[in-house]
Amino acid sequence: MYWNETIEKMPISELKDLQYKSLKSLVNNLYSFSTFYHDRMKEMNVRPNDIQSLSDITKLPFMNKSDLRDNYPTKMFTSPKKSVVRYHVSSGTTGKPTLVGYTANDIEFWTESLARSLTSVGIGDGDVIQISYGYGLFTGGLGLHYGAERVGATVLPAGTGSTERQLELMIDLDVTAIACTPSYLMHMGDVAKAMGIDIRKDTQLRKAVLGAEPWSDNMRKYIENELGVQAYDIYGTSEISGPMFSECSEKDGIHVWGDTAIVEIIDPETGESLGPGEKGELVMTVLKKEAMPMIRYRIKDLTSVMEEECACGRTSPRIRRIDGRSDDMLIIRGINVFPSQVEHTLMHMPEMTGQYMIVVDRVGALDLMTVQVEVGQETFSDKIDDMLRLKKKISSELKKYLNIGIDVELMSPGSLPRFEGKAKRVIDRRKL
Ligand code: DLL
Repeated sequence: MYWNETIEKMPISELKDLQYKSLKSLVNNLYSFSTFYHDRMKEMNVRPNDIQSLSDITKLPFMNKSDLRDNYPTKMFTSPKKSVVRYHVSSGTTGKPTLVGYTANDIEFWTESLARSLTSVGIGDGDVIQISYGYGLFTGGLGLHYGAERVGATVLPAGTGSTERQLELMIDLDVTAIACTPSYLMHMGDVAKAMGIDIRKDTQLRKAVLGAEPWSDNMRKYIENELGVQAYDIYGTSEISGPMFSECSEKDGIHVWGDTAIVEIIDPETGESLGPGEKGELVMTVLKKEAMPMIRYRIKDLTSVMEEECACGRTSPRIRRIDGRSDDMLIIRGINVFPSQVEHTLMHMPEMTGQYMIVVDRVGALDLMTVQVEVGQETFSDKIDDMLRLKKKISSELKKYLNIGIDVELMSPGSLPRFEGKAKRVIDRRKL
């Protein structure tokens, strides 16, 4: 089943032609109407007329998360404020978050993209889908909600947390599909077991669209065997709208709809383009966004591109499962965390020495992040109450900036390792 057969099965040469035309008009518009993009193109000495073929995309400048942060909140927007109908917010690398804006057409194109994805894994009319991604500033909940409604499914906007209640609703409402992070589904499996529920037998759950964090084929096997669901990978990032692209029923790569985005893979060190099958950093140009278009956005996820047609008949390029990042971003329970955010927060607290260590582990199915913080000599004391108060203060500061509960462990002065070269401040003990 296809949602938009004409586009999804468009011959590759026609699709490339369409991409070229969209790119050309995007570049023309941005050069003429966006000060930000005009200046960036001028810096690179590139003009709209230099784009004479799809491969000329490499002449255009790259965008980075830092561009969004430096132009916070709306300097990169290209639509008048009153035509922006929605904001979402994601984490930036230091204190400043990343703001993304959408016009009504942007929401429409995002929804269409997800309608194609959900249809491609066989979710549609007749399904009851539990959306257990966060609703609110995160793009997962509302994005999938709109997509699922579009394909005619009945939506249960469960959000995150209250797992026991979610399981009861899953049973009572005959939920057939779920959208959440892979680790949350595994956690649900553990909680179900503890409640005496066998997801295979006691629920109608048969499909899961899982993403927002890295996972592996081993995790897929585990989920499918333990819970009796078919598990599909769904991918996206706030800067390109949110969740957008997924595997189809073949489970052989994530389809990136060619009319909506151009995919490139580059060498993270040199920025040089890499060919199909070569692993490198993912770069996306989003062709249809109005409020906040994106040219050559360096997502920093590592993957490779498959250009050949999929066995499902869809012709769009596919990317392989994300296999790490070229920067230090951590994803904890679906939430992006940069070590620099932790550092930024701690540096504003005079009681610390500036030495810290982030330890990430998986307890049961859930990620647990602990920040070990070294306390300064003058502050360190054996009065338990004082230390507890300090710990609470650090926790709440970290929560304020990172939007996630983090365990804090206070360390005595001088106890954390010092580094002569590049500091190693993250120990990630999770196994995927
Ligand atoms: O995580 C959007 C999303 C929501 C995707 C729901 C899928 C489902 P951000 O919070 O901006 O957006 O985080 C984007 O998360 O660059 C990847 O590093 C990681 N990520 C997202 N999906 C996957 C996936 C949403 N399927 C960042 N596999 C991305 C591995 C993923 N990593």
